[in-house]
Amino acid sequence: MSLKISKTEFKKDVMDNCRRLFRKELDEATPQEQYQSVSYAVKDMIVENWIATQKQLTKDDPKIVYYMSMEFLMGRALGNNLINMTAYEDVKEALDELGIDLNFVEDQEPDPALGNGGLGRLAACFLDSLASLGYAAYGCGIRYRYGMFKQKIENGYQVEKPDNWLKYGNPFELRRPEYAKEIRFGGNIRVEYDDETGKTLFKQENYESVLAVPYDYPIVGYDNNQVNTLRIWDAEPIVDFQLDSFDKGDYHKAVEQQNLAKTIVEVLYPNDNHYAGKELRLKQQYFFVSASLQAAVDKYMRNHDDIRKLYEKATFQMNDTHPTVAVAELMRILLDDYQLEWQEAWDVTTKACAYTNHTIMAEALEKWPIDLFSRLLPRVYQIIQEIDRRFIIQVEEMYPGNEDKKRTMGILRDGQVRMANLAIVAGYSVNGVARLHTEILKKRELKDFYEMMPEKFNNKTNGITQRRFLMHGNPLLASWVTEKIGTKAWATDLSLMSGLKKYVDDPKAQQEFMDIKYKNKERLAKYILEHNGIEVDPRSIFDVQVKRLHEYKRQLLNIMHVMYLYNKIKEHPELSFYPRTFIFGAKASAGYIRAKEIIKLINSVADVINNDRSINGKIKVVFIEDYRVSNAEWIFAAADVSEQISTASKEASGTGNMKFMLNGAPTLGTMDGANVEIVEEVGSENAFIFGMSSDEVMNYEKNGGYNPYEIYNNDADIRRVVDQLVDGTYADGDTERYRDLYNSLLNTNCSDRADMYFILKDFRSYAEAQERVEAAYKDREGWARMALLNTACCGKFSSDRTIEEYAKEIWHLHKIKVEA
Ligand code: 26Q
Repeated sequence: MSLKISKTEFKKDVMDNCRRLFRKELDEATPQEQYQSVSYAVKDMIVENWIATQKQLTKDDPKIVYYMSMEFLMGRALGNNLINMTAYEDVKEALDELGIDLNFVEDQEPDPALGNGGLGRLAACFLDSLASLGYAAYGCGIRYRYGMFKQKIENGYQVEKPDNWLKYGNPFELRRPEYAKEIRFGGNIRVEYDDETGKTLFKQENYESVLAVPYDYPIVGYDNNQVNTLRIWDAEPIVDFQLDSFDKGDYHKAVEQQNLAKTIVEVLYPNDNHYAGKELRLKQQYFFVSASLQAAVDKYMRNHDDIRKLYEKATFQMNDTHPTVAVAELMRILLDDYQLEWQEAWDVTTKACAYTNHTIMAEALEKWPIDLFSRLLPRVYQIIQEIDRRFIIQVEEMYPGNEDKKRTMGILRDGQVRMANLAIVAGYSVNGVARLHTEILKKRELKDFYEMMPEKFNNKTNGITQRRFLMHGNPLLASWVTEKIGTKAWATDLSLMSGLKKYVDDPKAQQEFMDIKYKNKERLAKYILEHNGIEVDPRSIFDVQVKRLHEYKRQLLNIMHVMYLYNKIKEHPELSFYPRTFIFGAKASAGYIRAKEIIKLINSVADVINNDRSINGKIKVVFIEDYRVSNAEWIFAAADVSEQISTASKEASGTGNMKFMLNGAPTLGTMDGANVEIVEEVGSENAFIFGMSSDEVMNYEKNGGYNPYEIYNNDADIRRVVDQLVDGTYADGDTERYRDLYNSLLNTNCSDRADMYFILKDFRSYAEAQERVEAAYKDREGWARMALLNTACCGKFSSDRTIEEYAKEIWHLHKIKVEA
């Protein structure tokens, strides 16, 4: 498409916007005002295609996928929209002529952070791919008033600050009050018999309700004129708070509705891979699910007449169990609003809903207390009871007398509603997010379900969008790739990266590739100096672990290995050691105490090591504050080593691993999640693999764990590092600060096994892998070859490939073509 209008017109647009919105000339405007003026001009260009896409949809009437997710971790829109409009360079030039730097303008945009980590970012990559591939899709979610908190590091500790991302308004959003929907909570169900129709009616009464009001965000496809929609819902009171309701005795009701509306969308829960059974969270889930389904059904009925065929035109993909109440809500709409018979409604629902599993960890599984659930969603709960009753009959038919099967597969058990079981029973597809993960689901976690309904189970290995994570995040490498393979088509076909393979032994290409890496390291070093006040040497190895902080991801293993290296250098200053910069970035859920202790430990180790002049800067440790999508783009581009060191079997897939690979950083990791497939693509000689296999881990777990004291007692280096947690070395003499971390490694307590995540068990193997990294890096050509091969072999990990698989194998979608 490139710039739809002339540069002159675009510039005029920007200047007009500034006058209209802020009563200022562009050069008098604040950076934020400049950003807004530019963004509105960009939105004007997008709107043309947005309308054209809607017209095309009405004309073609294709099947639509509704991607239902509590999280969309979109990251900044301006730069990405320009990339996908192929207008980035034109706009950059136009702004240059106005004396404005596009990068500076981009930097004024708050990161829309309506997600925690992997699952939310995956949803964002999927929307990008859906639009770019020509599929009709809506993202459905919540317009949280506050997104993921901003992280400050104060005295080494994480401090959470509210993320007021809507403070200055959002130029790209569009409020759609005409599509508002009422959402009801609580009350009771009155059963009525309708004499005329002979039907039983279920009437909810004494309920509280809120109005769900949608905001639409454009999702620009890459160079194809298509603009899809992310629709996120805000809550408003149904009746405005009026003083005269006081007289009518409605005062309390008015206040309550006001409060309910405000609290429901107030904030994103900052838990990642951890279930918290909070009533408000369930309200959020039902709120956006009900609104999205009502909107989808209304849209369908506007140009079709038979609700029984809804599944031919709509499919609902549930991003984990978070939106799983959708299956019961869809049943409710079909039964109560459209008067379908149970079997008819069930037929539609089970052909329209599909479920993606993102974790096998017990603490992340959603199980709602029945009393809470039935109080909040009385009608939906009745429907789940009936789904469960019928399912149990089916289990009994298939496995007569087998109580175990009912116990493991039942939906309502032990006073809980088990959302995963509901999703599996009511969905037509159940998928894992990497091959290993799906196999573990089939063989272990969901074994009984797999045996009963094998046809539902399938794998869809995750992917990432190369538009954001190469084209936008690493423009130097992006241009170089285009030049080398002679086409820009990798933007929509990442398998073309294999065209780089013929250069892996070419010294000139190797040099160019490493020069680009170096420039990106300089860019990051500058960022680190500005934001952390730490000077790092771009010639050192940039060894990076950026991801949410979680024990299973084992940031603790990484930092303890740094402590081990530091001991070694202090003891043997004469040994050769290639300088390393260990870079961390991670947010810990606000209530996850142990995760926060690990952040403090990383910062304490950084303090000690960075200020020890005796080691001549051989090691630097940097904790990057407020790791988020915008700085992630720079971090991936600058990484030499990609730390993917989760306890095998725990990381369902990982997607950061793919972003590093794309940017030419070999993986240092366990055989977990998608690492397995990365190694398969690039070859094990081009990765650094260590640690126990998932089978070994799961076998230990089955047998109650292992005894870390055997390692502690027999390995003096490890013992020393463990002891340093409680001898005050990294705590200004305070021996208690890291006592809990120490105990977690050595001692069994009431709920946890000792060293649950096998940190000591894998330590030696990790340290050896790290030695292989150092040796490999010292061989300049060898390293360049390996790094280049990682980029060359990343084709599989485009979210375009993932989405094509979903579209063909689960959703059965057809493409549309939007004319300019
Ligand atoms: C659940 C209940 C209550 C509150 C919060 C939650 C909650 C929120 C977020 C539970 C889980 C999450 C996020 C999970 C997640 O991000 N999983 C990751 O998904 C990625 C995409 O598939 C995978 O690559 C990662 O391996 C997986 O950890």
